[in-house]
Amino acid sequence: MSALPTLVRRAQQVLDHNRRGAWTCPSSALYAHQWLWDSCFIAVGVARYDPERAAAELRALLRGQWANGMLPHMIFADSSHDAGSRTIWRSRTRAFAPRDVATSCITQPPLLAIATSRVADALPGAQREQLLTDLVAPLVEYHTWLYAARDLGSGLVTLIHPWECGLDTTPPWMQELGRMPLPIWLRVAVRLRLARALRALRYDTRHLPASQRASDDDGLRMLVLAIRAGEHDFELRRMPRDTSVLVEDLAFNSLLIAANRSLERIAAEIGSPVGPELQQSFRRTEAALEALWDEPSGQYYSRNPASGDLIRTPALSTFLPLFARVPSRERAARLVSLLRDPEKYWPAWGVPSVPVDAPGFSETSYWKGPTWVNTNWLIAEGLAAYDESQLAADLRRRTIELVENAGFWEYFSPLSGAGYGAPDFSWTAALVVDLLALTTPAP
Ligand code: 2M8
Repeated sequence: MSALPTLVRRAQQVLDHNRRGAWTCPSSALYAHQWLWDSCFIAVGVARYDPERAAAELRALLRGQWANGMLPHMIFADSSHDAGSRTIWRSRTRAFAPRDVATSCITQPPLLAIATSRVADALPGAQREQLLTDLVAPLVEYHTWLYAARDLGSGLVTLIHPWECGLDTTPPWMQELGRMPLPIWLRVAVRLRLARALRALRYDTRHLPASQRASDDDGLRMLVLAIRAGEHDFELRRMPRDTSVLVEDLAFNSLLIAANRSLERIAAEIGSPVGPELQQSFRRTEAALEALWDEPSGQYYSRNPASGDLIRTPALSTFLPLFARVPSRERAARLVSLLRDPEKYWPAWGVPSVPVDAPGFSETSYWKGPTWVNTNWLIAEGLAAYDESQLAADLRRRTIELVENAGFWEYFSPLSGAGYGAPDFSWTAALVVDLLALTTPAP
């Protein structure tokens, strides 16, 4: 027990080290900018000990909001050595983008309403009201944009790039990306393994072993996809179906459902309820998510909106509908037994991003096998919502132990518990603070 306060102190040190004024970068070693869902996870943890800082973290995300309502997945830091990623987007040339900060032109999982609720719960009365009052309009604009720009009629939001789902190299997305028709120069590059030569231009592989990151070919395809989307101003409805990679993403839509509910509560509390049209969209998403269930395998999958086919490649996003509280008891029970299978999702250190018996599983490779603190946090919340409190507590305890033993890494081997990726990673630190608060009885 005596080790727990030390872990909280060390987590706070990591978060202080990565602090850049009002916001916190994911890792000083690798990620210099502000990321959308990172800041939401960070705020949830920081709210446990400094709710005002947590509120500022969320407010800082609004700097990047576009005039059409979109919240970009990255807001670039002014002085950064990583100029490359900013030039992919050239946000200042886009009609709706803010002029005073450079941003990416795509979004990321919409956790802001959820984080806002959690931070507000930690603030005293007047500050709580202020935060909710200030954030409700930007949140309504963001959710309205998600439906107006990205719902092609199914009730689910369609993503235009794997970076939007947050689980960047997750196999279902890499499978779809692998089918993307390539320009001739890229086909030649892939055949001749020239992509490897471009590694020198990549920021991540200058700092980390290439085996722990997106492969050279996947990295190049992701880059091509971003450039192609830019040719159509990142507008889904303008993008050609044959050369784009579009996915009704399971993780994103599950988190959206939970965020929609948070937004409805926030709006009701401050006396300006969400309008009927948006409410209707919210209800449609809840119903539409159930169409992503595959009865024979007892799992949820993402879907290709063009073909209407489920992308039946297993990944941990199958458990995120639990966070959305959508599955029936029967479906939840099937997910729980899948989760408990040590050959798949419950090795020594769960939950791996890909089942350990899947063909492409790699214990060290980014979203293709490692276990991550943020997804463990989401899955534990989902389990607790389905009265699986023992399993939730076990997952939370194992996640804390993982970090206590190895340090605040970006991700971990689910087999050995060793840490990989970026060191001193902010959401790992923040969510450990939250997990400790959830698992330690109040004095
Ligand atoms: C990773 O994604 C970025 C691109 O957005 C990257 O690979 O450089 C993902 O793990 C993503 O979920 C995360 O938000 C970001 C920063 O931690 O890193």
